[in-house]
Amino acid sequence: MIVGMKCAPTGVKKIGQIKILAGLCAAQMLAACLIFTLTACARQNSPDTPQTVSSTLLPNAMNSDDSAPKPSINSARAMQYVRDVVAFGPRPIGSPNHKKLENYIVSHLRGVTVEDDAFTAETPEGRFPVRNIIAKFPGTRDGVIVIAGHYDTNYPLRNTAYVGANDGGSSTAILLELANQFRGKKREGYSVWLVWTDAEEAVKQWSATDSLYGTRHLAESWQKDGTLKKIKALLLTDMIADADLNIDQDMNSTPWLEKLVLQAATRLGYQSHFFGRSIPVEDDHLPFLHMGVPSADLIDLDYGYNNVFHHTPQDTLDKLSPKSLEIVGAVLMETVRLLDKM
Ligand code: 1BN
Ligand code: ZN
Repeated sequence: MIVGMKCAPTGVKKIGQIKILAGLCAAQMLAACLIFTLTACARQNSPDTPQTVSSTLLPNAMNSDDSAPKPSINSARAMQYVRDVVAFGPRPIGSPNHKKLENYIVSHLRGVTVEDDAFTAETPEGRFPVRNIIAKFPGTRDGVIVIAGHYDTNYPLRNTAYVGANDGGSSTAILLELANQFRGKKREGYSVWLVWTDAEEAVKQWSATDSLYGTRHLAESWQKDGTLKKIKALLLTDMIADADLNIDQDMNSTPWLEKLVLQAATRLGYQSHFFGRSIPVEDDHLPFLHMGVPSADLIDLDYGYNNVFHHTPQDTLDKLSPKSLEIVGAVLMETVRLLDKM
């Protein structure tokens, strides 16, 4: 994202400033202007001043206890996960590489309670095994926060050099790193479930029936067994490692939850990467949203100029940055902290 360099003073503060300036000589005026410009810049870039967001999403007063430790994740390790995942090659549903990745994910969850939601999907290209992988981190509060992201890669591009470094790779990796963060720590709050969703991608052409196979099944299973009622929020990650990180404000997502995400991003000083553009997004959160689960999709659909790298063999490691993984990982952890306090 290009962050504006202009720091023109604005608003109520300007009126007060002009009054003060009225009694100064030229040199003093110059110095005062410089100081003003610098403080205006600092204010604009400070964590409590969101810039490029819709006013409806502006956070409430930033009164959350500022003494709470700020989360940080191991971005080098997260990036290594992306490299490992990409090294498997294309990972479309039904492929041997997909199976290898399933095993890789589960092998990184030793000591964690892992459950599967496995079934056979009927698609326009035939029947495929689908497996959502769920890692559970129990908390002391009644209720669950789900953090999800898909691990399959684009099916129509299965016979090309397509590796889905960002689309499929980044979401798989951030969840693995979050598992490291939650593992072995007592959770004073809601339970957190990490879900590696499967078969998000269309096999022929994206439509309501040719897409989101895994999450449509999971949402239905959780509705049937009563789990859905326990879910306080679902945070979805998709395409979150672009070096030029611009998380879109998804018009389908739940406004209060997006507001909380922005509050988390703002507390960490990362707000310039969030919600500069509003667009409706169809993604793995939809089946849950349709069943009443508050959900927010953190997705960057500005991947290369005009999204040119999305669903092309150009979706490769060289476009990504560990810093973007760190930003999104930390914002997710901070959002969980804020949800725990609600
Ligand atoms: C995201 C990553 N999606 C598929 N892979 C959903 C989507 C499809 C978003 C098309 C925008 C356009
Ligand atoms: Zn995709």
